[in-house]
Amino acid sequence: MLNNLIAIIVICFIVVGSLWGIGNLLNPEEKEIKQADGLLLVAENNLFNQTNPTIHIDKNFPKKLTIINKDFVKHDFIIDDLNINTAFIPSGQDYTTGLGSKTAGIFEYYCSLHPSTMHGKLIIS
Ligand SMILES: [Cu+2]
Repeated sequence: MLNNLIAIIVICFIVVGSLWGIGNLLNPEEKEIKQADGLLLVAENNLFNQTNPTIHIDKNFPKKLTIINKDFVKHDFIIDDLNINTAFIPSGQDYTTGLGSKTAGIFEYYCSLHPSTMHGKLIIS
């Protein structure tokens, strides 16, 4: 009887341990795919990602872009030539849009409320 109980406990540990291991194996892959899949711009201190980075995109691989507004004021994200306009994103909100073009080129992105500090380049090649 005691042996059965010990066997059941051991089996439980093995099953839980296996599931834990499988979960750990699967999760990092998912995170990597998400990062490779999309781009993230954080609007903070009237800047995009603190440095207004130049964004590079392959013209055959459009990307998902998420803009998160961590400022207390509203921002937007506009690329005139690609007809991208997120409209105003309130404080604490985010907006996801597609980013891509079949035509290669250099495009300017900016926030219409703070165009002097919030602007950068998108290079599609
Ligand atoms: Cu702004």
